[in-house]
Amino acid sequence: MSGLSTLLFTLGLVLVMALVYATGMAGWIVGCFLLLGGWVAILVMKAADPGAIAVQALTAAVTMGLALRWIFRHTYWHKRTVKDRRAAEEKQYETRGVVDDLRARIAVKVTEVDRGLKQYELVRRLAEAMSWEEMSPPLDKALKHFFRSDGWALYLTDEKGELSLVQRRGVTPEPRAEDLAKKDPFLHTFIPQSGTDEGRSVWALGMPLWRLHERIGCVIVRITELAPDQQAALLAEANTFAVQLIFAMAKAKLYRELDKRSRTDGLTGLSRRGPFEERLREEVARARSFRTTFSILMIDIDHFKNLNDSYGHQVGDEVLKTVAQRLHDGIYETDVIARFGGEEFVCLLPRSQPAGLKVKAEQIRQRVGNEAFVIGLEAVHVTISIGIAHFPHDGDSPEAVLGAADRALYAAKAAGRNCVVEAASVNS
Ligand code: GH3
Ligand code: MG
Ligand code: MG
Repeated sequence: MSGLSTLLFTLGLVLVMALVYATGMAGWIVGCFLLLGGWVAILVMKAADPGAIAVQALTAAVTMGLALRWIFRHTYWHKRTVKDRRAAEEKQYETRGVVDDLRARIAVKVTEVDRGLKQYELVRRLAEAMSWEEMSPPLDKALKHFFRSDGWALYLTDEKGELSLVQRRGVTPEPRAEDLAKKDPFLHTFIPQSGTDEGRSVWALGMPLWRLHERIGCVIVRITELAPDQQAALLAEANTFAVQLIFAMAKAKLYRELDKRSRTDGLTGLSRRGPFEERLREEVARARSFRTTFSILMIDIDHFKNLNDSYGHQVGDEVLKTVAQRLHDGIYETDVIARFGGEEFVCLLPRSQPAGLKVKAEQIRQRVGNEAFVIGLEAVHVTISIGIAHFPHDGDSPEAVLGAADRALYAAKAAGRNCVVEAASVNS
């Protein structure tokens, strides 16, 4: 039987070598079983011979050697894999941190670029605008976008160097005396006395607009929600924004001056005829819609030609200016007065009562008549004639009511001048 055990050992040896080579651990286990089988065969059959034992010992030694080699290699690779995995995980963690950081920085840059583009777009649209009316909507949009404002007011410097209100959205505070000299954006709180935030403290962001030493104006923006840690960033943003606005606002200021000049009569400072007629058309539309009334006064200086002829055009101009001033002083802020032509003036008085207006016209006539113009050693008086017409009684269109007032003025001239005539009395 020693032949059988030798065969088993030999087979075991070959298999162990082949399986260890092919499968590692599994081959070693199978080889061990085969060796165990060999031992059992030797013990059971008691037929061991030195040759078989030598082959078995050799097989065992080779198997053990291979097993040990496998264990060492396995342990080595396992350790190395764990180390590598840990290193890879650390690297991955590190990379993720870098990627997250990069992503955050890119997001900040994108926001900055987006803001920059929006500011550029605003400036472009403001620069393209040909009038203040065209500038107003993009400015409104930009203030909402950049400052989440729910109200703002724009002040531009007028010819006297004072800030005058151009446009206002919602309740905003007036510029305060202590802020007028400031050149950088500032923040303060205020309590609106009306509107949705009545009685509640809200923020006002002031953006003074200066071009070198010239103050162009000031924008006051109302901000309802503002955390304390956002204030510095908001002021920095306002600074950049104000720089962009200055150019556009300087243009708006110029428009306003040109517009005002084109609408105003150079000698008397009153409105010109064109804008007056525009305003009259609006008033007719309003009066028709709301079933209200208004009146027209047509005023003409009597024998003005004689005054010019006697004292010269320069004196005539001075008289015209003073008469215009007296007429302006004699009416309400809401009334409209214009120089209609040479020495003729026209007034539009919304919602006036006929009886009261006749008295008022008489007072104006007397006030002008009482004015003494000192020319050299002489005190000269001028008189005026006034024609009154009421809408819709004397005319239900702009042309008709103006025509009626003109006819009444003509009747006043015919009646001897220096008097007031109502259109109704002319028609009857
Ligand atoms: P009436 O009482 O009928 O209105 O007589 P009038 O002389 O006032 O009227 P008329 O229409 O005959 O003359 C108007 C004069 O007003 C003629 C013109 O020399 C003068 N005039 C018109 N515009 C100006 C102006 O800007 N400056 C001066 N100085 N005179 C003016
Ligand atoms: Mg006249
Ligand atoms: Mg005249």
